[in-house]
Order: sequence, then C-alpha cells, then structure tokens
Amino acid sequence: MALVDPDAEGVAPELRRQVQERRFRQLVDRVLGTGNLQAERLRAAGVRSGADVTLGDLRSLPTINKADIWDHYPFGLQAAKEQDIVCVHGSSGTGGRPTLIPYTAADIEIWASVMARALGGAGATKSSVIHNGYGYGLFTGGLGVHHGGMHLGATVIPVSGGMTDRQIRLIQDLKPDVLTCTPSYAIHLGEALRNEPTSLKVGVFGAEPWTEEMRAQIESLLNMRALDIYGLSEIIGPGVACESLDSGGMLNVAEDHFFVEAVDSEGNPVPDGTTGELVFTTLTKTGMPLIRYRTGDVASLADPVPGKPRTLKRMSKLKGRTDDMLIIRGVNVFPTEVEAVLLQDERVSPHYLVVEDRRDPKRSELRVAVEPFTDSVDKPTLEKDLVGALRERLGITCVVKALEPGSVPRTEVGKARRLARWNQGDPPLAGL
Ligand code: DLL
Repeated sequence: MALVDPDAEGVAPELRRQVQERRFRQLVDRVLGTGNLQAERLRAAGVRSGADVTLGDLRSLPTINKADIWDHYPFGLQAAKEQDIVCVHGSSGTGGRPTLIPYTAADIEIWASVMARALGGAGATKSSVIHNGYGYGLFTGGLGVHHGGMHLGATVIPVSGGMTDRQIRLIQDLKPDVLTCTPSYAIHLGEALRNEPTSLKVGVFGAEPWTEEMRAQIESLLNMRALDIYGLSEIIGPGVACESLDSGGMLNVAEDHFFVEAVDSEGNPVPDGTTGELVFTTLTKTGMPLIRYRTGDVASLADPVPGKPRTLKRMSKLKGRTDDMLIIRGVNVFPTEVEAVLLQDERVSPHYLVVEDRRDPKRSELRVAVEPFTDSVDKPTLEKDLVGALRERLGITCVVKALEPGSVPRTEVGKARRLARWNQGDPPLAGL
C-alpha cells in the first residue's frame, strides 16, 4: 500500500537523521528564545545555542515532566506569541488538574499530517468513510482523527463518544470502513451490534492501554483488523505513533517530528527491546515545544521491519504507565499483565477491574473482579482457575471475584478506568 507521505515515512534513516538534527538545533534555539523554564534549564546545562548540541547529546540534557507543566499552568511553557495560538487542547487529567497545550496553525498542520499517515497505514484512503467515535472537545482524540482524516481526503463522520444507538444506526446507514474510538468503546459497540455484519474493515484504537488478548476479542467481535494508535496531548495528541497493517504488531513512531528515547528510572537510555519510559522531543512544534518530555508511559523500542516501506523506529504496545505499576508484596505488576491472563480464558468477558487493596498499607493485595460471558459459567471454578493462572504468570496470589455479567461499569464516554485503589471504606465495586 502506498505511503501517505513517502518523504517522511520511507526515507533512508541516515537522511532522516540529518533532518532531525537540523530540526533539533532550530528547536533548541526556539526554546532558548523564550527564556522559560526549559530555556533556563538548557542554559544551566551549558547550552547557549542550537549550534552547541546534536541529538547525540540529548541524553545529557535535562528532562521535563507533567509536574513542570502543571507548575506553569496554564501557559507558562508556551513558546509562540499569543496571536499565533489557534487552539488549545489537553487532558482533563486523572489527578483533576487539566494539562493544557496551546497549538499554532503549524502544529495543527503537523498533527493533521501525522494522523493522515496513521490512517493511511491502517489502509484508509480518500474513498474511506471514518466513523470517529473519539470524544470531541478538549480531549485530542476526536479532533486529532478529524484533522487527519480530512487531510487524507477521506470522509470523517464526527460522531464523538456515547449515544450508542445512534452510533449503530450511523454505522449501518453510512457504511464506514474505518472505526476510530477507544478499545473499550469498540467492545461496547461490538456487543451492541450483536454479531450483525458491518462494512467496517479496520479499527484504529488507542488512548488507553489494551493487550493482544483484547485485540483478539475486538477482532472477533467486530470481524475487522484492530490496530493500536498512541499519543498524548503534551506531544500533539493521537498520531505520535500508530500501527500499520504491516508493522508487525508494533507502532511506527512519527520520529521526524517526535524524536523518541526509552529510559530507565534514572533517566538513562535503555537498549532497543528493553522496556523503559518513553521520552519525546517535539522537533517541529512551535506552540509548546518540549525537549525530553518524560511521558510516564512504559514500552520498548525497535528498528523498522526490514524490507517494508516504512523506515521509522517502532515502539511496542504500551505495557502501562509508571504510576499504574503496582507493587504487590515486592512484585511489580502492570494491570495489562493481569488483563493478558484474564482474557486468555475464553470464559472471561473484557469487562474487568483490577483493584489494589491498600487497606492494610503494610500488605497490599491484588483483587480482580471479572465477569463471565454467560450465566452458565461456574463461578467458583472460574475464580479458582484464574487465581492459578495469575499466580503462574505474575508470581503472586490474588483474590478473584466472578461477578454477574453486567456488574463491572462500562465507559461510554472517555477513557476506561480498569484500575482502582481501595484505601478504606467500601470497595470500589460492590461484590469485591
Ligand atoms: O489519549 C491521545 C490519543 C487519543 C491517543 C486517541 C490515541 C487515540 P491524552 O488524553 O493526553 O491523549 O492521554 C495520553 O493516554 O500518556 C498514555 O498513558 C495513554 N495512551 C494513549 N494512547 C495509548 C495507547 C490521548 N494506544 C495518555 N495505549 C498517554 C495505551 C495509551 N495507552
């Protein structure tokens, strides 16, 4: 399948590196020109101009994180003049505090082009109809896909989240070939469609963690390919990286715009194939450029698939977030590892909740609420089997509760929360 942007996606890596180096020097000059926090830190690290640094020096430059953005709320890290900002996006933030990101027109252009590439990699063309079920608003999902779909020349149906009956009606009537929404909402739509055939060929799902096991469930429920898309508002939104039909289960990073590193907890780069925290440098952004932004997202990096048209660095599906990693009796566990075990069992539906029970702070417990697909499943046997499978895979004994189908709350709008913490009082879910 032809690349949407061959000069960017398919160029020889050495040539791309030259472009990245040039963009990086310009970025450093742009940031130094602001005099903001990042500029001060660069100066403190001895950087006086873009000419002083190369990408090889990146590892010795200071990082920046979400707390820094919050400390300079709302727009203390903005680099462009106010008159050049054309919109603001962000995330509502699980901590309650929004993270706001100002965009220039040039940033929107970049976003549209990386999203168009992402959709093209999933097989979308000018003739495609994209049913866009990501939320429109401050969240970057809806408008990110919207900009990219239009840039590609496809038809975007801006359905946004929720109102599932109407979504089904539009899928039946407008015959989209591409579905974009969160993976949990894809499951919800699939269940509401009740095996009715649709025109959908591919889904581009992201904004929340999901495993290969979840992919298998979505693909069989909706009878389509399910691809992963990653991004975060701080960097641009969706389209920072996206799987293509031929990327071997990993996501192609739009590294001509977003230079990627994976680092250990001390901030030192880890080799390809080793999981680390993703760190991005926005080589081309002008609204709020970031140098070495620590995302808190954990994944590993790899070279492109040999012999394929895209020559971009790839990242694995996300394993989780550093702040979602649970430490249960000394064992580190990501909720995605629990999901992988649960969904390997064909009796278990994709509606589950992982609960870190911290009522006794000296001894936290992992509790897992699952729902069997049907009433006919014997719950005590299922619980016992899952306790065994989780012990074998994770090395810890968890408490598993099989609840009635329908008891775990569904998310119709926004991101599914599959992890809860229980510090005191009533359980986060009745029946636990
Ligand atoms: O979720 C952007 C996005 C929209 C990505 C639509 C894909 C599709 P934020 O609301 O700022 O932006 O949240 C960013 O969500 O740091 C990850 O922790 C998580 N996340 C995003 N995509 C994935 C994914 C959007 N494919 C945060 N897998 C990120 C796992 C993801 N987690």
